[in-house]
Amino acid sequence: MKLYGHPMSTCTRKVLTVLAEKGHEAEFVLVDLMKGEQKSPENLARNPFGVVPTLEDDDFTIYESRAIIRYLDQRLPGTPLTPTELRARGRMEQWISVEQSYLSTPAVTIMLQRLFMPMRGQQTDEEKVKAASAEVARTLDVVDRALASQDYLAGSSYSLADISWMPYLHALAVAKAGELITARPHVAAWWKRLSERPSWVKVAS
Ligand SMILES: N[C@@H](CCC(=O)N[C@@H](CS)C(=O)NCC(=O)O)C(=O)O
Repeated sequence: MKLYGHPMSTCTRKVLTVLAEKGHEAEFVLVDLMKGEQKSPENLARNPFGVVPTLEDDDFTIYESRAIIRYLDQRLPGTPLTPTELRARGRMEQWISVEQSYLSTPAVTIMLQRLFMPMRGQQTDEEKVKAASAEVARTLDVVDRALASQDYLAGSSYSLADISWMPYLHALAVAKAGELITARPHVAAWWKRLSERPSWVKVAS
């Protein structure tokens, strides 16, 4: 298997976390986002949207991080990351959808504004950070209420839903927006549980 991605990319990190949870090594092929390699003809041939990640499994190529993690969970041996019980599986899908709809975009906006703009010698637009932080806060308020009565998003067991949220929580922490996590007790305890897992320690290092 080959994973085309970038180690700092949130979407690539979801895939790397699933591989680490399954104890499976894929060949990692760097697509250097800093050099714009995602728009190269080679990358566009495997991912027509000109982004990362993309997974190659023999003659099968798949892109879109959330599709890749579902594929890998079924494809690889190891602890299943999808609950078999119908309602728990429904919850897992609900929270993956919430991440995609209401978390990833504002969290990435904060990361781009606070980390990448200064790296490029440009100024952070604090108005954009403020608007994105309000969106993230609304989402985390909802998840904080859910986590008051369960340890993980799907219920009692860790699943693909937790994995899909982790890179964005990490992005908030490194973009000096960690108070969005620490101000919410159940989100803070959940993030501590998730970020101490050996899979995430490996991916984040
Ligand atoms: N929906 C896609 C989003 C992929 C995406 O936006 N990847 C980012 C890195 S996390 C990227 O390649 N950005 C470079 C660009 O947009 O040119 C997925 O989940 O895989």
